[in-house]
Amino acid sequence: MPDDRGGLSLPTREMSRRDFLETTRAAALGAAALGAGSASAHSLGTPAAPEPAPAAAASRGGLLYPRQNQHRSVLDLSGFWQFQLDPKDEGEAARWFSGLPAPRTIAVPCSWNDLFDDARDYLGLAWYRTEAWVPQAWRTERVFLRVGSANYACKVWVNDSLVAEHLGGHLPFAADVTGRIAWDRPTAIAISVENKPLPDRVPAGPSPSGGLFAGLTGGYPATTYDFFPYAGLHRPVLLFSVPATHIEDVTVRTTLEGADGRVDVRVQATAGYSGRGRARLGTVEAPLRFRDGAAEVSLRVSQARPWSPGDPHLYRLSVTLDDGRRPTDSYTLDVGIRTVEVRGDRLLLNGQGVTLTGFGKHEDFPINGRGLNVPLLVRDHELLRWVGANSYRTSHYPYSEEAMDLADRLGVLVIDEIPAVSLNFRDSPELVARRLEQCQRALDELITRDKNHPSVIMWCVANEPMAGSPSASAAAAPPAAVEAGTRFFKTLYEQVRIRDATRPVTLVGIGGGPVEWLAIFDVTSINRYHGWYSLGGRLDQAAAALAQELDALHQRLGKPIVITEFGADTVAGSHSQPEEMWTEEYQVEFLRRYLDTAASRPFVAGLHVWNFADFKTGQGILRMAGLNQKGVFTRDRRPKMAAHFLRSRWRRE
Ligand code: BDP
Repeated sequence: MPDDRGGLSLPTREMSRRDFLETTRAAALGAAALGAGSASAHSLGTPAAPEPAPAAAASRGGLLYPRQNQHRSVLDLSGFWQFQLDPKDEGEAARWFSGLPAPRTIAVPCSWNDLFDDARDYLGLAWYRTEAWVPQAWRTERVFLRVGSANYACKVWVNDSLVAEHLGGHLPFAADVTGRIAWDRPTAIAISVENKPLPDRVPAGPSPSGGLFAGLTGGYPATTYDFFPYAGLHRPVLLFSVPATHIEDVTVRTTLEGADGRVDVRVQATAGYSGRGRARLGTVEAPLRFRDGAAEVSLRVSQARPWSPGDPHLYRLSVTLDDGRRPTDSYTLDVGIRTVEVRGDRLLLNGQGVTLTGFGKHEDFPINGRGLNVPLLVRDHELLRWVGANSYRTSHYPYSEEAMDLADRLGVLVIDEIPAVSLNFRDSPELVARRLEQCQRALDELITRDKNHPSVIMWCVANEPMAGSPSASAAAAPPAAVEAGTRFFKTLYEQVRIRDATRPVTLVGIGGGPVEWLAIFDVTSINRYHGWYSLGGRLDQAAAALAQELDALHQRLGKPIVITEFGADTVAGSHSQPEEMWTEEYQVEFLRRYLDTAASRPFVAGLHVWNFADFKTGQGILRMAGLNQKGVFTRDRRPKMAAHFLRSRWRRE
């Protein structure tokens, strides 16, 4: 979120978006509080209810992406489910997990908001229920139930027993349900999901100190962020079976040694397994010797083909457990041999400087909302290729496992972000502490899920955290809030480093945000809107402001800088000569200034335009027709002039 000062000094002082928002704040806060009906019972000022402790996943084995093979089976429960809203939170006491009193039919995966008129702005509790025959052949196996993403808080019952609870959307969780399956009848699965905008969540619901978009713009539903709070079962729900003794996790690290590649493989099998196994990568094979479930091996690939956007070569790794008589379990995954590092002010891929060209995106499309849309993934990657982009950021939450998989195959570089958007460190220490726990959990789950993807080149721990009220000037940021943020981000940085020392870590800074926070991270990422929220209509001044800020940040931090957001709302089909704000010509000229300013600064390691496509937001006076229109493609993926402009620049670079 922009402001007009930038972290450092800017030439012009004028009315920024923050100033503008400040003037509308009081009225908007009142409206939001009054307007809170049953659909958003927890709105502004509601004290934080304690969150249920999320049930530990019964086994990490449930988190490894389920794959069908000769030892493992997968039953995808996608399709029609029964569904019922529960605005009075009465379903659990009334045992709705055993049967819904008045169900209607919903699609899974999908957000519920665009499907039913009465559920469009509904963020409260809702119930899903289905039944599935589990194959008899699974009787001797361990059976897991896995939810790919439930936004936000979720509880799962299998045949009336509570088997899992999870907080936070966008990341998978699983429960070992072996003892809960019915073998002579269908197994009943009930899932409750709610997306109440509570202040102690991440992203936070509006809190007493406000939120970037909450109330300030009169936005509805009130959020602290600028995208629609889609809710529901967003990714597939799966049942899958594995042998009693099985592979629970595989961790791959790759390095290049001269022309050779080295692939270090760590395998975690069921605790106590002390047998043997093997790892095979292409034609290279090595034995595995397990001790209490764990084994490690290093595989050397001579004359390796490094994975890169130009040549996204994948090697197939298979890991097998073998008790000496026969294989008992195996798991296969694709591995790209590549390195990512920061050296001085450069970002290197396989030892060579790389400049990211691409976008911040969203998982967003009409009707399915944030629900997995596989054809759209393919189309988006086709358009990324067409426009000459080599990368994107998963703004502002982890994207689907299918998206990461496709990025591996197509050679797209991904900055992988947790849902920590608009953290506000002026909030109470208690709220901040609760959010830290949620961020730590999300980072842990994200790294567990995505650590083996060559496409993932960087972890991002937050987008636009703030040290003060978003409507106040940055100079007024209370030092205690800056310090609280510094402690928070050092904790997250250390956590990532311990889990994964092979990828840089970044934080995306807001204009005017504390430079101290950026300094903690390996890559300096900034969102800037000179020429839009400030200096609107004065693109040359905007470019000068950007240049000054980039140089000052580079001088102070000496690290590669990625401009992770810059963009202008643009109504497709709107034109002017000379260019004017909101027109396609203005968007082109805006982007041209940023690209030109960066081109003469080799320390700028990336330019991600905000946004790839127009996307849905709440309703409000800054978002015409409930859309953020900074896309270079429309929401239905038609190119604006800017897409052709970027293509002309990026395809020849
Ligand atoms: C940035 C946010 C992004 C918004 C964008 C905008 O990171 O989520 O959509 O501003 O205002 O501050 O378009």
